Amino acid sequence: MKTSLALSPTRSKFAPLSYTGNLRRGMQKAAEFGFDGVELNLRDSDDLDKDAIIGWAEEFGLEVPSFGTGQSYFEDGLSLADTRPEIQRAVRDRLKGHIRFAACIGAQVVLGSIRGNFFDTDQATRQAQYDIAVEATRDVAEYAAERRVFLTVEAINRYETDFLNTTADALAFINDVGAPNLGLVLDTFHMNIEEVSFVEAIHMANDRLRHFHLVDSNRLAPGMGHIDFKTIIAALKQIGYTGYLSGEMLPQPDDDTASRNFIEYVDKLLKV
Ligand code: LER
Ligand code: MN
Repeated sequence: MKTSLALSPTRSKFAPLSYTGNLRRGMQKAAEFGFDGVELNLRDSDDLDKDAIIGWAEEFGLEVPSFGTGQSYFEDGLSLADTRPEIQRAVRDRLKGHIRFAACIGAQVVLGSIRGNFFDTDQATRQAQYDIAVEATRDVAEYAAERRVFLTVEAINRYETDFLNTTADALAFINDVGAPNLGLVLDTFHMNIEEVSFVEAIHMANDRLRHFHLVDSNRLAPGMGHIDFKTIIAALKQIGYTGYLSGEMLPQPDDDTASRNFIEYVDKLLKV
């Protein structure tokens, strides 16, 4: 398993990101601390200097395993579960922009908060929202497949969304979409709230697990809360997971300390 640090080139309402607004510095620090890669949490890929970012990844010897995409929902109100045609067009265009960039840098594209929310609405509206999210995901997954890009769905806790809270929910959605290039992201912060058992959820995910956000119960770096990471790493080894453990965490008390805490703790965990 490898380690990555979640960064954003811009400041964001989504807080668990490090070195926000200074991507080059974040990448330089990630390399210095010994991370294998960086996960980029992006608002709009079409606004980015993609060549510069690809250049920094090469300069610092970092992989970019994954793009987070929730800023489109938090900052711009774009979501896959929104039935308005203009929003559907905009959210699919936004994701296709991320997919084009992902194809150049070798990243997977996470469908997390960008799924949006049902807002506890009535059953018929909820079903219509679910159906359009399935259709939209199928559409972007086909676009991604043509570019050899893998997409992933992230289960997110009930206080952030009422659309796909558990591993079982996310796997059912993945089955409904039915795209071969669609897998799963699990995030220990959300799992701690939603799952009966970390180990059972990881076994249920099995080979559909393609990315992993490793963060403590309070969304700080692992080791700063009360999650038992030893059993989680053991379960990941049991299912043969060789992907990334990504530090999508609150940068507290500051970016450098949180990043250093992550890498020191995770390096020890992986040696056991
Ligand atoms: C949202 O809480 C989250 O964990 C992100 O990875 C999804 O955009
Ligand atoms: Mn996450």
